[in-house]
Amino acid sequence: SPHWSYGGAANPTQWGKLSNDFTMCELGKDQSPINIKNAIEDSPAKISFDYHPSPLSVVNNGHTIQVNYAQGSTVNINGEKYSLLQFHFHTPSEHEINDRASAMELHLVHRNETGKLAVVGVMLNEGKSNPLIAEIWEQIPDVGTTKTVSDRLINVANLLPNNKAYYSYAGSLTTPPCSEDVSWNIFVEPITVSEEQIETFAKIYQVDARPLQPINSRTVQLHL
Ligand code: BO1
Ligand code: ZN
Repeated sequence: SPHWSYGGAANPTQWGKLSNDFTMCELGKDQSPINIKNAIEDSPAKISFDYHPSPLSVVNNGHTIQVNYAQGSTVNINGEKYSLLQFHFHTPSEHEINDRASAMELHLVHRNETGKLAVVGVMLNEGKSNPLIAEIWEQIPDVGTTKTVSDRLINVANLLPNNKAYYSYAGSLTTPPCSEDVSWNIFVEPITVSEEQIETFAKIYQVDARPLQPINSRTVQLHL
């Protein structure tokens, strides 16, 4: 499959031209990320997490640092159950909230039985260091490789903010093939990571964020 990147000749403005499989990146009308603004207050939080510990498996895939998660952790959104597959990071944040970007953004990627994807997003602001991020960063392998530490269990519930209020909207994968019909759910409350933790990631990936996409006819809901 063709290469894509965040800078140079295969930068995000070119993704749709790199492959017939990537046409949604150029032609899709429900693309992500977006600037989250003018959210409409909807019914209270309809999201619940059933996350369990997993062995730590860290992938440096050339686009991001990704942690593959053991089977059996789920999120329930609107009565629909999705299984957690992996989580990964972007810097700076891909989404903005009321015109504000964060230092980083965490994406928890889930899939239901019909194949629909739901991503839970957490904004990461500079502040106190996060102990679970520290454990993950300790294991970052060379680009193109995976490091699995079977005897080290992590619980991704430790990367969620206390307040579970969130925004939701219909969007896409933020990387090729930019497929749509992705359920986006982004917490209002950020978590913090230290300046040093941000720097560790930024040394590997200076920028791995797609630019903001037009909202077009979509609305964003706010679940308090
Ligand atoms: S993101 O959360 O919008 N940045 C994002 C971007 C790409 C993917 C997932 C999330 N890719 C998909 C692959 C699927 C795979 C799934 C879970 O990730 O297209 O084939 O099953 O790893
Ligand atoms: Zn992502």
